[in-house]
Amino acid sequence: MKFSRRLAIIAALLIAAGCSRESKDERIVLGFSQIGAESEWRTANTESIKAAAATSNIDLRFADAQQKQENQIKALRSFIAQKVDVIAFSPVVATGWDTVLMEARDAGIPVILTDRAVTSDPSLYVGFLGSDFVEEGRKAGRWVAEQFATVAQDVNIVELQGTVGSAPANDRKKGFEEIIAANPRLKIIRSQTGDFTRTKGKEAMEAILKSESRKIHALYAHNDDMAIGAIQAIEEAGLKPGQDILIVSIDAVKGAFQAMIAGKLNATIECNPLLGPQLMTSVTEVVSGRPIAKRMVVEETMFTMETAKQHIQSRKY
Ligand code: GYE
Repeated sequence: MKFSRRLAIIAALLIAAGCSRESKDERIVLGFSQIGAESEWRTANTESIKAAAATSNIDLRFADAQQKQENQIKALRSFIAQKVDVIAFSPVVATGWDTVLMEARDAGIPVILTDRAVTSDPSLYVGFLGSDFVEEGRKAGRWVAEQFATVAQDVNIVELQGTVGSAPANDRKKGFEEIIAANPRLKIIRSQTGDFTRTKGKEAMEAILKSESRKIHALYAHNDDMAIGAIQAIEEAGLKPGQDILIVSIDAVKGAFQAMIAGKLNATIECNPLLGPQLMTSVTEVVSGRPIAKRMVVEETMFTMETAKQHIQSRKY
């Protein structure tokens, strides 16, 4: 009796071990190439992807490209060599992906774009999950247009652009320009890249403040980090950010809420980085042979200085 019970336990353990090994083998292997860690947004995005993979049946191979396209291409080639089940990536710039995407296609590995789009033929990827950056730019444009609706003179706007050639920089510029074009008094007098980082945002704003003799009425930054860097430059130049220069940016990360509560940033347009759960669902669908939507858009809103305090506690990033 005792002996047979022991046998039963050993058998059960062996089965359990076999099962767990089997289920490990069955995990979906996802190769993900991240852009880098250039902003608060990116950090929240990476955490979301890692956390969602850990709670799904997904073995995540994660590579950080340090904001360089060549590193991303290398990472994608390495995922192809490893024969991963699915590749996902957030392309640092929009162009230059055709060759490596064709290599993935020829290897039979489906590719999902997250966050940023590419200009390649859509047949080279199964789906794209990300925000509508043109609409975000329009929201920022509408906000600026409203602030200066009753002002009779020219409104001088400085724009800090994101990474040159990236989908969010191209589209946020386009959406903003589309809206302000309706009012000829709204003028972008200077536009420079700050590469989506605080340091470069600050440097770019410093250079503009030094060389610009016209009064700057508004600053539009393509992300919060560059706005936060620019706020420092504006203060160091002896001006009051949020008052002397009205500032609107995009992302709605914690740092932006803090700046709004401090009265230094006027508004931020939300760009949701928590793409992990939806990405893992899409990966699972693709592996199961079910179709996913070619374009999956993330729902977003905007926040202002007036309402920042009431929202900051409930923010997840
Ligand atoms: O706005 C910025 C980040 O691609 C939407 O990249 C993303 C952008 C985000 O570095 O902060």
